[in-house]
Amino acid sequence: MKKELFALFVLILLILGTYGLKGQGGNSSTQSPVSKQRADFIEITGFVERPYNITYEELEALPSKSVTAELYCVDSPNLPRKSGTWIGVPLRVLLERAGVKEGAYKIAFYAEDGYTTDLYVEDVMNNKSIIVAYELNGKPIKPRLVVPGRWGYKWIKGLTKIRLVNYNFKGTWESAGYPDEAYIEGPTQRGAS
Ligand SMILES: Nc1nc2c(c(=O)[nH]1)N[C@H]1C(S)=C(S)[C@@H](COP(=O)(O)O)O[C@H]1N2
Ligand SMILES: [Mo]
Repeated sequence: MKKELFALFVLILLILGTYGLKGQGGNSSTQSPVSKQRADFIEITGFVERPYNITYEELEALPSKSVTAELYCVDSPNLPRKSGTWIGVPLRVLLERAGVKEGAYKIAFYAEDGYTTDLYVEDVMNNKSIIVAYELNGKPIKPRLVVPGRWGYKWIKGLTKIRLVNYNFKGTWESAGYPDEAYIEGPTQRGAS
């Protein structure tokens, strides 16, 4: 009998624990605590006709493109940091959905850690290998720009915002004096398109 009472007590604690936690946070939505901690969408805004947010789920549901490319950091130009097959959505597809406005010149990219980078709108519209990747070698990753043939500082990770602007925006490394075009030259050049 004592054992049964104890088991009942444990069961009640488990039920209270499970349902008690759900009620916290002042919001009765069914979101899990994990998905509340981070923004699981990318904002596409600025010089566009129809600004929108795209969730990671929506991104992964779009027709995907696979790109095999290596990420090189200017700090160690001969050693690939990351390489393999990236899967994602061409950035230009995301921009076309928003409708690029006349006068859009550059794209400013923002990441969750405050890092920024930039690309020319024209370069992106002419290059379907520039993708917003969500998978590397079969494993999920947070959305990251894959820019084949350009230095790693263009490959922004933890992407939160894509903003089209009509001026010469420069990102973290670009504004510190690194080449804005960031083309890898010499023996390490691979995957440029
Ligand atoms: N959000 C964010 N993205 C970033 C950076 C950063 O500091 N923050 N560093 C860039 C640089 S300089 C390089 S070389 C690569 C390194 O990629 P890894 O951290 O996946 O090895 O990420 C790029 N993307
Ligand atoms: Mo880097």
